[in-house]
Amino acid sequence: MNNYLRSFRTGNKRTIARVISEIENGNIELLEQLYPFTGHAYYVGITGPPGAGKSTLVNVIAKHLLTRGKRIGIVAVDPSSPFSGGALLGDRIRMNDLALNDKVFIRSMATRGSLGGLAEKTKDVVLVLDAAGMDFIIIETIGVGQVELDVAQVGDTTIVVMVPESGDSIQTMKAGLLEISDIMVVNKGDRDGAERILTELKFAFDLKEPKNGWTCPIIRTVATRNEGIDELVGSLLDHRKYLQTSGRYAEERKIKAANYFLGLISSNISSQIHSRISADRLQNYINDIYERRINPYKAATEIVMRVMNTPIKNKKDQMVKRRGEVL
Ligand SMILES: Nc1nc2c(ncn2[C@@H]2O[C@H](COP(=O)(O)OP(=O)(O)O)[C@@H](O)[C@H]2O)c(=O)[nH]1
Ligand SMILES: [Mg+2]
Repeated sequence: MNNYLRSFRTGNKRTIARVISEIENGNIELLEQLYPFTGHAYYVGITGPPGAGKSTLVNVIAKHLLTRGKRIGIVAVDPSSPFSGGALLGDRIRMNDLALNDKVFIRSMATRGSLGGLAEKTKDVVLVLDAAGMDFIIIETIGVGQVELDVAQVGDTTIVVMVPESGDSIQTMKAGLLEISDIMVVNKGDRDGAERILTELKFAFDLKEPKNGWTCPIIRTVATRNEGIDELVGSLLDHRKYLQTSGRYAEERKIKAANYFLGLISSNISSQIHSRISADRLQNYINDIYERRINPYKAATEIVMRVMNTPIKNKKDQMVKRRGEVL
């Protein structure tokens, strides 16, 4: 192991940041090198509408875990998150406090108005933090839209955060958040209506079958006052224990590994094809399809077969660069 990797593995924050940007710039070899070191961190997804208090909760959960001597990675996929400096001064100071801790690494994902590839990029960052030896990796995301739901499900444990504001519980049920939640939190428990939403949620969960023997707890918190956090972290650790003792942990991890792998195959094939067919050629196909000279099914198969019949080269392989397009 070279010095660079050693400093990375011992949690040097500057090195971790450098590794992340290398990988974001397409350094696949580095990701390949790090992969054997992954698989030890526990992933926690925390999701819910903007303003529900997710970042505040992440902050207090992280502080609690720190008292247990854990190393924590935080990935915020919410552009309005205080981690990215989008919040009130008070919030930023609280977060900075955490960011300065040697055992905490915080990363905000820039969504830049587009969600394309965000789920993949987030997974890469999570893998890097895993390889860097984090015990827990907390991923914050708003649970709206397919990409966010994908990101939310990176977690071994998914925490869904609700607030007493009107209509939220109904929205949640519609958005399918009830289905993905392992732990339900009603934050802003100091606000009016907290009791009502707790009752509604309890009722909704009573109607549901327990998910493989795990009953989703519903926990009331006031993140700003650190209330309910012991119970929340307790449930998190209980859920982890349940997954591990029931064998679900290995099962779920295997399913995730399979999905990740199959996703990589698809995106690899797709980029092989796109890198080896010229824009003109593609345009000709499109014209032919539009004019009904060829059908799209035949055209797609034709392209895939032609690319597959030429030796497959890695994207980073110089051969491809020299040879260029093959069609
Ligand atoms: N009254 C009250 N305010 C809270 C609570 N938790 C968070 N907040 C405030 O709600 C606002 C949004 O919190 P934030 O953590 O940024 O929410 P996020 O968008 O879900 O990450 C901030 O001003 C927090 O201080 C709470 O339990 N009670
Ligand atoms: Mg936030």
